[in-house]
Amino acid sequence: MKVCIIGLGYIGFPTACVVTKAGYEVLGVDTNSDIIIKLKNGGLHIINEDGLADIAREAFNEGRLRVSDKPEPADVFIIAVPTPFRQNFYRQENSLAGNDVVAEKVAATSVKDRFRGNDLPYTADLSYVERATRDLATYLSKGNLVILESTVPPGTTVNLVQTVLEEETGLVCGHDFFLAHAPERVLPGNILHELIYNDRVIGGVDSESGERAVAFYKSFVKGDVVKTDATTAELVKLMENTFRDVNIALANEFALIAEKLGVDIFHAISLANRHPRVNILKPGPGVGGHCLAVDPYFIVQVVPETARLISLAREINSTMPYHVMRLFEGIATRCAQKGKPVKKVALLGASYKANVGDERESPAIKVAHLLSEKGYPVVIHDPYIEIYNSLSLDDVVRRADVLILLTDHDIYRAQLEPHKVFNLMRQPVVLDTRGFFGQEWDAMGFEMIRLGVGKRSC
Ligand code: SAJ
Repeated sequence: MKVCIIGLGYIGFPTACVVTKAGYEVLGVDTNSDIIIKLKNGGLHIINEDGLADIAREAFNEGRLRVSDKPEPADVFIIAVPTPFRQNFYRQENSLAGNDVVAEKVAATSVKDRFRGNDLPYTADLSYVERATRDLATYLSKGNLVILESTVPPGTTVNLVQTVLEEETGLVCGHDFFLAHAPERVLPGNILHELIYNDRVIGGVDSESGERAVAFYKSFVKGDVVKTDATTAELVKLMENTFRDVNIALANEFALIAEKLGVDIFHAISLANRHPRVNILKPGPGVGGHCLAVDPYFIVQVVPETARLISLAREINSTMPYHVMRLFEGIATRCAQKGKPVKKVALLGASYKANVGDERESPAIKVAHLLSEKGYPVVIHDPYIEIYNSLSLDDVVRRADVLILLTDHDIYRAQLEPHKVFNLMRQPVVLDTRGFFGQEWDAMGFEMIRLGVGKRSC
């Protein structure tokens, strides 16, 4: 059996390798010629995924994995292209940038007022999905199975993919060809393992399509492969990331409350999580990545007046970088009052989360922009992103007035020594946005400001 995978990003390429390993002949397709050239020359465009380089080498060497910029006839087509979002509207973010009073007013406005008509802040850009669908339609023939893995707003598989394929080919879905949505659920940083061991939800457009897609996934997935309909599968995928986003929004709201009450939110959450049915996630500078920061909007766009909690959670998380700025401005004012205005800010971490080199929707990048807009000289360090890795950690920290920890890479835990950082900085001031630094930093004499940690006099 031949499988054609369209889109060779974080999902498509590892999937191509795993499917090849399961015994299929695979063609990986991407319109980005840099990716194709790199792969053809033995390179790899995805880093920090354990085992991926080895499995890719094996697949290419055995001759069963090829890459191209065009699809070919196949038995199974998988669409794994990105679904970016269109940013339509900035009112929410801007209005929350100012102060708590404005923020509270905005929060009190009904969702209906805020998201009236086309005023949705983000909507899914389905142009890549549509283009991939049209591209493969040329090669579709009777008996083929088409699988959409890209994350999409509910209804897309039926309303867009099925419609385009039937219109373009004259073939009938469920009779001449088969179509299912099989959302990916892998965690960046652990993709290969999760591709094989996670359970999969398979949404057939009709029963036969579901059966065929389930049989295909069972040939390489070791987790359970569960059949449902396409729209349910689309919603399930979005619910998973929305659940996590709402949980983090709650943690972030608790952090803001803790600052006002003089409580350490990280300690408080660890105590609350001792309850057997409570699991609050961690607060931080915001939620990034191409999944949690985007997917909830795909629900909001189809039911804006109903998805109230979801949009409020997005609002809380997407405005956390402004809160980091407020904390920083308090520090900058104190430094200026002491006659030592801030001349250099060292930002540690640019990626959206620990131990990956991905800066899509990264709150760290947002904070960097906000600081630059206010005229503060910023030096960014990130061991996983080439453009932020040219200076050594020592050079980034040297003569800095404020160090802001934005991404909790393990490497920082290993390499940042308080006494060394203390001696290198011009002023020993640290803003910790991730509950990262222990008490030894306070003991060393740093002025420590921690997001979510309020000061109490007793
Ligand atoms: N974050 C917090 N606090 C936490 C956990 C995360 O602030 O306690 C932040 C991270 O720093 C990051 C963002 O949330 O900025 C997202 O990180 P993540 O690790 O929660 O998720 P992703 O985006 O890397 O991967 C998610 C996963 N979804 C779920 O866990 C429900 C993954 O399984 C999905 O396949 C992936 O989205 C996707 O592709 O949709």
